[in-house]
Amino acid sequence: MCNIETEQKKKVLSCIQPSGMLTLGNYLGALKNWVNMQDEFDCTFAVADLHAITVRQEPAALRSQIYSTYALLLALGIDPEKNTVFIQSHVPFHTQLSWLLSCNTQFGEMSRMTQFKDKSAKHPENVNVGLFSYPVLMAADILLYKPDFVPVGADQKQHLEIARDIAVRFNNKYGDVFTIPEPYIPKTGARVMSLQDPSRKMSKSDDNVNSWVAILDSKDDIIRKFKRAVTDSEACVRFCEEQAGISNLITIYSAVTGKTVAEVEREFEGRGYGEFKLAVGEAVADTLAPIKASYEEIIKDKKALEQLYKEGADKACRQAYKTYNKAMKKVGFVL
Ligand code: AQP
Repeated sequence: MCNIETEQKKKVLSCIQPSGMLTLGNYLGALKNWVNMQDEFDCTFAVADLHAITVRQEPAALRSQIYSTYALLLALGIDPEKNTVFIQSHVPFHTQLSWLLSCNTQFGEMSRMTQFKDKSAKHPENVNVGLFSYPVLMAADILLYKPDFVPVGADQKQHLEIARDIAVRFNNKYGDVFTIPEPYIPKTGARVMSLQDPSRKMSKSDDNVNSWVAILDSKDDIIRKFKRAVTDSEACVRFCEEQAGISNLITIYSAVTGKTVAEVEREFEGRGYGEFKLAVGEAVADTLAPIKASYEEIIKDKKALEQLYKEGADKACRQAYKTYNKAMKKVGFVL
């Protein structure tokens, strides 16, 4: 008889870039699910610092963002004992495997990536080769750990597909090395839009600080940002495509309170935008307050943090080395 307790858990891999202060969008769209996934899956979580420099980063700010992103993962309740939690640049096999994969990836397929087109349009002064080949490094991030699933939002779907294509091609050419990962669509997860331009997603690298709410923002800042959020002309709290601003706020309120959209609409029937915006700000601040409190405790102890990320890197290195070594052998390198 099959005992579910002794069955091996499926593997999941997920990464986040320390390219700014993590936002409410990162939390509701991804990180909240990471916390839930750790019971069901064998999880590998990485702070993808190498990816962050595809866009210019000020060195001191990057360093502090890497620390704070790692600490925030712990503050959210991600358990470094149960999972592998590490900083990408501490595991050299990511860039090394990326080279093997680059030589098995066509220029044409990279040129089709929409995120490259978007980001190069956003930063025309810095259209670097790293930005272009970012999906190959991401393929290496994934394939090294042989995950069964990779959670993806709509914006990363194309990159996971290319990782799968590269893996299939490599396996066909050299023999079985990589597991082909499946996309994992979490049961819950909201797409949060910018508070200043609800046609765009909330992004931590957006220059307009009023467009995003950081997980670590103060209560006053959170409420101020929601008060300033762009809304629509109908002046009623109703979810619909034409009212992108208010619909975004409804999505956020619903995600943090657990109420359905219909319940939110009923609760605010006949009440104005001002009252609703304040309620959203307060509900978000209340949700984020315990995370912020826990973060402040964790970040104080740099020594303990350092020990954890070093242990995480050791664990990750042991897994990554096996895959990398096998890939190198299959390609014909002398080891
Ligand atoms: N606005 C969002 N709504 C829902 N989910 C979001 N994610 C990001 N923004 C939203 C999800 O967060 C995870 C980690 O993202 P990332 O940091 O690796 O890169 P990203 O998607 O490019 O996030 P940002 O905030 O927009 O970063 P920048 O500004 O540096 O490009 C992913 O699962 C993502 O879907």
